Amino acid sequence: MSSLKDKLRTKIDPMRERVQSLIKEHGAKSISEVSIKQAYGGIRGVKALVTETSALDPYEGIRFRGYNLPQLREKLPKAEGGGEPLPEGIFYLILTGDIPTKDDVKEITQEWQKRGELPDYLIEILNSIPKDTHPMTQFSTGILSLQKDSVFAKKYAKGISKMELWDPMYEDVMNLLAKLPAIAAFIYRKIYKNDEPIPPDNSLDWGANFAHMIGIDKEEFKELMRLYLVLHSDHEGGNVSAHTTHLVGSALSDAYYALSAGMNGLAGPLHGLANQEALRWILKLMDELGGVPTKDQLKKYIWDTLNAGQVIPGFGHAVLRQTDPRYTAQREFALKHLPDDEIFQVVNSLYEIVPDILKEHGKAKNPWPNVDAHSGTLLYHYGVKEISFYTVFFGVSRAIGVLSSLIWDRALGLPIERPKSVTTDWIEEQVK
Ligand code: CMX
Repeated sequence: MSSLKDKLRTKIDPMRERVQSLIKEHGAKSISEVSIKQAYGGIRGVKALVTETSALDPYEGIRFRGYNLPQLREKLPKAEGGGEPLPEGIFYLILTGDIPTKDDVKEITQEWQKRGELPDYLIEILNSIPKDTHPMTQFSTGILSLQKDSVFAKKYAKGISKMELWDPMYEDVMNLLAKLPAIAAFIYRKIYKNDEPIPPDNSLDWGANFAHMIGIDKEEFKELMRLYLVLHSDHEGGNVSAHTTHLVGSALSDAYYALSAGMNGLAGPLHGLANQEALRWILKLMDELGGVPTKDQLKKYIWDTLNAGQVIPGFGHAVLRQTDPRYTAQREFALKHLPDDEIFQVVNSLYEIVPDILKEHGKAKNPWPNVDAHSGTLLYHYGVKEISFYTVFFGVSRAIGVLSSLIWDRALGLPIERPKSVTTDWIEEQVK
C-alpha cells in the first residue's frame, strides 16, 4: 500500500462527514440563482458545481487548495539543482490538500515509473492512426484504448460498494498519469521525428522524463516542462475539460472514458487549442510583417483581425478579469531564460497593446492575456516547433487536476449529474 493512498484514505471520512452535515443542515439554502441570460449564455457565473482541488478568483487567479502560484513555486519540492516545482508535488497537493515533502514526491515519481510502460496493443493502435490526424485526436484515442485495462471497470463488473469506488479509481488514475507523458511523446516522435520513439529514462522525474522522451534533454527545457505541467494542471471545475471529465465520470464511466472525453473538450479552439492558435497567429503576423513588427504595425494587425470577426487568441477569459497569473509565471520564465527571443519580444508588445485595443473594441469582458498567450513561445524557443502538438502538453498537465477530482467524486459518492433543461417556450411562459 502506498503512503499516498493511505494518506488519502485518512482524508476521505472527515470530508464525507463535512459534506453530509452541510447537506443535512443547510441543504435547502441557495448558493446561486440562474437568469435567462445565463441559461442562454454558457451558464457563466452560476455556482452549481463543487470542486475541491482548486478555486478561481476573477482578480487573483487560481488557488490550488488555497495556495496561489507564487506560493506554490516557492513551497513545492523541486528537482535537485532545479528552481521550478515538480508536477508530482502539485498532484499530491491537489489530491490530499497538503504540501508534500521531498520524499512524498519521490514516492510518486517512483510509482509512476513503475506503472509507465505502454502495452504493445496501444503502440499498435497509435501506429495505425494516420499521421495527419490531429495530435489531440491521437492522444484521446490512446487514452481511450487503454480502457480495457481499467481496474475500476473490472471491480465494478464484479460488484463493489459505492463507497469503495474511489480505490480502483485511484489505481486507474495512477496508471493513466504514469503513462500519459509516454503516450504523448510517442505520438510526437511518430508524427514529427521519423517514427523514432525515445525510451524513458527512469533516473528522471516525471516532467524531465517527458522532456527526454520528446527528445530535448536540455536542462532548461526540463525546468520548463516541470513549470508548464504545474501551471496547466487545474483551473477549478467549470472549464470544459474539467467539467466534461467530471460529468462523464458521474455516470460511473472509468477514468479512461472520462479523461478521453475531457481531452476532446480541451481540443476546442476556445479552450486548450488556443495555445496553438495564439502562436500560429503570432508567427503569421511576423511572417506577413517581416519579423518583429513596430507597435503601429501591430496595432493595425490586431484591428484587422478583430474587424475580420476573429478573436485575438490568448486574450480574454470566461472567469478571469486580470492578467492570468499562469501567464505571469511563464513571462517570468521567459525574462529569466530567453529575454532576447524575437517571438517573446512580440508577445511582450502584444501584452502592452492588445488590452487597450480590446477595451476600445468593447466586447471582451476581460482584455488581459490568459495562459495560452505565452506557452507556445516557450515551447517553440526550445525546439518544439510543431504547433499542432501544443495542446497535448496542456492535456498531460490538465489530467493531473481533473483525474484527482474524479477520485474525490467517487470518494464523496457524488451521483450521476443531471441538470434540468427547459425549452424557449417554457421560458417565454415564465416571463409573460
Ligand atoms: N478577441 C476578440 N473578441 C473577444 C475576445 C478576444 N480575445 N475575447 C472575448 N471576445 C468577445 C467574444 O467573442 C464575445 O463576442 P460576441 O458577443 O460577439 O459573441 C464577447 O467578446 C464577450 O465575450 P466574453 O464574455 O468576454 O468571453 P467568453 O466568456 O464568452 O469567452 C473566451 C471566453 C476565452 C472563450 C474568449 O475570451 C476568447 O474567445 N478568447 C480567445 C481564445 C482563447 O484565448 N481561449 C483560451 C482561454 C483559456 C482556456 O480556457 O484555455
